[in-house]
Amino acid sequence: MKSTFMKLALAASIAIIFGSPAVAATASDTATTQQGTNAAKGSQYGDFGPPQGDPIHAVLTSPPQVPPPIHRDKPAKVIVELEVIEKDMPISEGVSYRFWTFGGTVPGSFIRVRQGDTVEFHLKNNPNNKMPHNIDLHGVTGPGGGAASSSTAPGHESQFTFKALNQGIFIYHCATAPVGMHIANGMYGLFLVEPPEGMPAVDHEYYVMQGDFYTTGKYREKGAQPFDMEKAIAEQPTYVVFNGREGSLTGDNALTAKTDQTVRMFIGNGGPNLVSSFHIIGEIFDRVQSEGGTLAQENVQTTLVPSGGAAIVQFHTEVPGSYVLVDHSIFRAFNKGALGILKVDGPENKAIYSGKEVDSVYLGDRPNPNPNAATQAAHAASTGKLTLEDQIKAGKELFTGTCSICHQANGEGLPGVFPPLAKSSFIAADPKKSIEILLHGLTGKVTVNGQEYNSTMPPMIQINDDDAANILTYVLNSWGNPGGYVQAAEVAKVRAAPPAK
Ligand code: HEC
Ligand SMILES: [Cu+2]
Repeated sequence: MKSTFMKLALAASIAIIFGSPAVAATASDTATTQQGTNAAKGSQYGDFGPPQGDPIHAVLTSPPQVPPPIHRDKPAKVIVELEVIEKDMPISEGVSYRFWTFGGTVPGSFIRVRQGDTVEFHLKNNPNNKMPHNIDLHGVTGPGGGAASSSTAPGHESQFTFKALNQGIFIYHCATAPVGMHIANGMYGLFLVEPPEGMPAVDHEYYVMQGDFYTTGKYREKGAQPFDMEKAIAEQPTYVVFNGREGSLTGDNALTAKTDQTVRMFIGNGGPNLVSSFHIIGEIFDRVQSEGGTLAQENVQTTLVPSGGAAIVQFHTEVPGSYVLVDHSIFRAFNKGALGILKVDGPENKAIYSGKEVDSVYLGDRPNPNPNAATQAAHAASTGKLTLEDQIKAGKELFTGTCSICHQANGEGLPGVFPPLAKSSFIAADPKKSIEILLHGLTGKVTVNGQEYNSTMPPMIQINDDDAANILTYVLNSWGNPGGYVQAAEVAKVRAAPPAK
């Protein structure tokens, strides 16, 4: 009797110190009911015994693809073979970067297992590599998340085994010193541990991962760009991109879906520095497992994805069109590359949205919305074969994405607000002055074709020399303007000079 009383008294005093255990129990009971299984509770419940059946080789996929769902009701031994490859790849049009990759892509191969699986992990370091590497999987219970057992020299392979006790979406990354540098070079990916009962079926699953990159050259400065440790320490990225490069999810690479479908995206953030405010323009996430955890939040506009974290977002498509994936720290989207497209095809649904699409406005100050002709021109310029025709074609494309919002696609401007570029007396008087206007902007009274304007054109320093030269060449050769051309070198010269007062 006495000892029972003592225990009760002890329990009560613990309750006082740690808060009411009754309340805690209620909260976790709710969680259990929502998830329908004890397994949702975590690692203590994630061990379903030894692996059964023959070992399975994990299907690994490159972004934006996700391996197929598991559909298995027993724990298995799953063998994962991942190779580290150091390689040059484009980070933007005409800009190459030496990435360090898990599986040849940034982010690395997507790995999918079931809670309770025993994972036999093989990390291979390609013999042509220069660096040692290892792997820290955030879904591993054990020192270093595997890093302590996987340090691997070039031409070697390491093996370690773990049980995936916690379900969720986890990132993995290299943790070899200097850790920041290995991550900054693209060494991260996603590791999904499905709940034992599987995940609800959806029409599309996609793999999108953000990363920040630090190059010695400026944003979109052409050529091979080395890693810049100073910028990385200062946390001032040159690029912030989805899936390892600017344009990885735009144009022909856009993600796709049809109307009336459910889309699930696994959103990771490798960092190394920035936190992502992940948002899709024109969609609302019906469901978000923020921070990769089990409980879902609903009806979310923007979800925060920490550096070294991940989330699962899900939404249903109703209206056709282009939906823009961004980091809503918005300069990163429009001036550092963090922009992707989900293209939804299907019949209009006017009851839900009237159907006037405004993609061009959303992509407004992105200088390179559809880089086909601009890409060709950049290539021609790099081989010294740029023709006037290439410039005009590229310029037209770029003008549409950059200048037409104000000056209109036909160059006529808007009376009293935006001056015309068509048959412009201003341009005719001094064609090369347009370079200065484009780079430094224009403010105050100007007279164009007898009409006075007193407004402001913002400077557009984010447009690179090639693109600026092409835009202005297009303007000079359109709508009754005097013709001629502008070279990238001329733009560079004006850029280097201080703006005229
Ligand atoms: C946000 C609106 C806006 C955008 C975008 C814009 N402009 Fe302008 N632009 C103006 C305004 C306003 C003026 C007149 C400024 C003033 O009143 O001092 C102007 C003036 C000019 C002029 C000189 C006047 C004339 O009509 O000939 C040129 C040339 C010009 N812009 C070219 C461009 C080019 C090329 C682009 C794309 C790279 C561009 N602008 C993008 C608003 C814009
Ligand atoms: Cu590494």
